[in-house]
This record gives sequence, C-alpha cells and structure tokens, in this order.
Amino acid sequence: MVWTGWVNETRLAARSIAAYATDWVNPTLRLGVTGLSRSGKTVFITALVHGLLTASRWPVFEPQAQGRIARVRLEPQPDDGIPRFPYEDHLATLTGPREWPEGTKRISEIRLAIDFASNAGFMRGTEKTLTLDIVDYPGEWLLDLPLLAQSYSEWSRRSIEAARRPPRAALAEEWLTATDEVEPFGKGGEAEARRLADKFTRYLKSCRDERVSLSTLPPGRFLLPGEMEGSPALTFAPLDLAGREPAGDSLAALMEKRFESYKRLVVMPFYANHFATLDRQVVLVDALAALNAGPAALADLELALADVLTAFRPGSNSILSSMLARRIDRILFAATKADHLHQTSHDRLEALLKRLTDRAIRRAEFAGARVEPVALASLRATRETTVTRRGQSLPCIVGTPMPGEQAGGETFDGSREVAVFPGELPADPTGLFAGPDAFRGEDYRFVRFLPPKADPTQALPHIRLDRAVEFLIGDRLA
Ligand SMILES: Nc1nc2c(ncn2[C@@H]2O[C@H](COP(=O)(O)OP(=O)(O)O)[C@@H](O)[C@H]2O)c(=O)[nH]1
Ligand SMILES: [Mg+2]
Repeated sequence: MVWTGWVNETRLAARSIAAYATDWVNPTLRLGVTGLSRSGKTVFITALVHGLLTASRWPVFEPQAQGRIARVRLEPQPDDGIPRFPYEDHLATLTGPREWPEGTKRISEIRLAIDFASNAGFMRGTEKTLTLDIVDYPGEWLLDLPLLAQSYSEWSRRSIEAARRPPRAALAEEWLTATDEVEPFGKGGEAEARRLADKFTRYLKSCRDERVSLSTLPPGRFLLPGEMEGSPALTFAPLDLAGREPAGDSLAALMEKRFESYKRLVVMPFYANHFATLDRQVVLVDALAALNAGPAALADLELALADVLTAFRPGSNSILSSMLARRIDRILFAATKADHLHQTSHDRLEALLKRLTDRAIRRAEFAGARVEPVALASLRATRETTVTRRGQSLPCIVGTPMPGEQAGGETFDGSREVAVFPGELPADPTGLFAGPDAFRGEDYRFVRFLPPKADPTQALPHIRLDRAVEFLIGDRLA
C-alpha cells in the first residue's frame, strides 16, 4: 500500500469528537443513499424529502402517524464543496411534464431539520430537532472499496478470471484478445495503456447493459468518470501477469502505478470525506432489472451485495475499519420499482431480496448492524386491477407505458393507459438460484411507465416508502 493513512485518520478522529459534542445538543443523522446507476436514488430522495415536507400520511412512520412531527424545513447543507441535491427541480420534472429525472453521476447532499415532540421517558413532550443530512452517491464508487485491500496483480487476476467466464466472456472477447497480444513485462507506453484501458472500459460498460445487467464492476469511475475523465489515474487495465510481479519500466509496472494512483486519488478521498461520515445507509437495488436479465445477473447482484456489506463493516484490523469515524448501525436494502408488480408479488420481491441479502451476509461474514430488506416504490406509477381473460382472472397493473415500450406484441406511444399482466414472481425464491437454467423458460420482463399524474402540493403515491423511512429514522425521532 503506497498510501499512509494517519493524516486523514487524525482529521477524521478530530471531526468525530466535534460531531459527538454537537450531536448531544442538536442530533444529526447522516443518511447515505446509494445504489448502482438507474437503481432509483434520485426518485427515492425526492419522494422522501417531499413526504417529510408535506407531512404525508404515512401510517407506518410512527412519529408522523402519532402527530409528533411539528415542522420540517430545508436547511443549507453543511458541506460547501458538494453540490446540493436539486430536490425542487426533480419534483417539478416528475410532476409537471411527467418525466423521470436525468441520471446523476456524482455525489450530492441535502439537509432537513425536523422539529418533533419527544415521547421518550422523562423527555416526553419536549420539543427537539433532528437534523437529517441525505447524501446521494453512486453505488459504483462503493464497490471500489474492496480495491483498497487488493494489489494490482491480485485485482488483475480476479478481473481476468471473471471475464473469462460466462456471461462476461462474450462481452470481454475484444479486450481479452488485446490483452493476450501485449507483453506485460516488455517496455510499456502511454498509447498501449490507453488502448487497453479503452477496451476494458467498453467491456465494463457492456456488462451494465440492461440485457446483461451485471453489478460487480470495479473500478467504478471507469463507468462514471466525472471530472476524472481521461486522467492517468483512470488509464489502466488488468494484465495477465502469470504469477509474476510488475517490475522496472514494464507495461505492468506502469499499470500498477496507475492502479495505486486510482486508489489514492479516487477511492481514498471518497472514503475519508464522505463515506466515513455516514450513520445509516439505504442501498437501492434494481432486483427487477437483474430478473429481467437472467440468473447470471441475479448471482452477480448477490456478489455485489456482499461487497457492499464488506464496505460497511470491514474486518476489525483493515485499513478501512481504522478510518471509520462513525459506525453504520442500520442498513436498509430496498428493491425499488415494486410498482412494476401486482401487490400479490410485493412480498415475493421482498422475499427474493431477503434471500439475496441473507446469502450476502453469510458470504461477507457480516455482523453488527441491523440489516433489513424492503420492496418499495418511491413513486408509484401504476394502480391495480383485475382483468378477466377467457374466464380466468388475472392480477394486472394499469399505467401509461413510456413511449417505445413493448408488451404483448404492441409498441406504446406514451399517450394512453393500458392494463398489463406483469407476471408473477415465484412464491419461493430458492428456485431462482438453481444455476444457469434456474428461470425454467420463465421470462421476467417489465414494462416501464411514465410517472403518475400528481399534484406536487399533495402526498405522492408510493409503496412501502413509509416502512423504509420508519426503519431509517423513526427511532431517532423518539
Ligand atoms: N415505476 C417506477 N419507476 C421508478 C421508480 N424509481 C425509479 N424509477 C425508474 O428508474 C429510473 C432511474 O431512477 P433514478 O432515481 O434516476 O436512478 P438513479 O440513477 O439511481 O438516481 C427512473 O428514470 C425511472 O424510470 C419508482 O418508484 N417507480
Ligand atoms: Mg440519480
């Protein structure tokens, strides 16, 4: 490891002492919202903030249901160096032209102050304020954290091994061929590094394609480079080192140097400045996209969840754990977009997610924080109905499919509502993990809908969002 951690560590320790002192008087909860690109972070945060600001009737969110929340207001965020989450713009886009927000590619933050009446012991009835910071960051960055514990040769070996197996093998072919053609221990130059990095990046991007929908694809900035685009720290790729270590001025040595730069310049700062300050975390999972793509995507999603858990609770003597200023004590895994299913399948989606996280917990030997699964829709785009067809009644959903969406041989133009039979998830998810043929010809394909017609001054439709909020902040409003 090139990086020496103590400068950052002391700073973090100082910060956590300060945080502790102010926490006592004026408690602050920093909630991280993450998930891979398109998992639903922007919509989730918009719906969450809106629900709190408009005091939506959320039966399962106790402080609200008990009428103890006096006032919720937006406040200036604490970190001047981070963009503010553009809540107002997103709400306007969703409810005005009924468009889904544009994808975001970086971190952002928003702060709420919640005035509430305590119901805890001798504090009962006293007015308190909880400051809630919501931090939105790409899940791709989170999946980079395991890199900190890997050397370049180790990472190379793992990446190449994974790329040689289906379903990656077909997508990786061009990059792997190019890799086989270079001499890792020959003198390497910029042009070669760039060529391999380009092909490697293209391969990673194709893995995210919705037909494949794989989840474990570090380095995350290769997918979401942001302001780092084109810099040397992003211009490297794995090489087949055949067990040797990089040395001298070889191509392998150049790649190794850049891999270390990536860790130092990209992964570490994110970890120290943002991640290490979080108290609670919600991880949004597009389990339906994985179902759409098939058993391999589902298996990969499980691996990604295990990596996520390792990031939250690194083993006791790792470099990561020494830097954690706070301990994340609750993690919510949320399967988003449940409104693509009839309610008969909501519990089933939750059961599938539970199964995924249980196995990930075991794989990551994870213990300590409370982990809960929920299937939700932050903004419900459909309602339910029953359609009778040939004497059989089918549980269907009604919504306006987005222009270009297809179902039952029909292509929609985005102008009218239709009822679709979304299919049903199996009652027992076990079968979905039974290997490459696990889906037994079952084709899980879900139509995408426009956001619902909604009045932004009123409560917005959702599924189980209140349960998520209760788990994430309910106990801190006691
Ligand atoms: N039907 C439905 N679609 C959703 C919901 N949340 C997100 N989506 C869809 O998922 C896409 C990605 O959501 P977004 O919040 O932008 O994801 P992000 O990249 O994680 O911020 C949106 O454009 C919508 O098409 C939801 O609650 N219901
Ligand atoms: Mg977003």
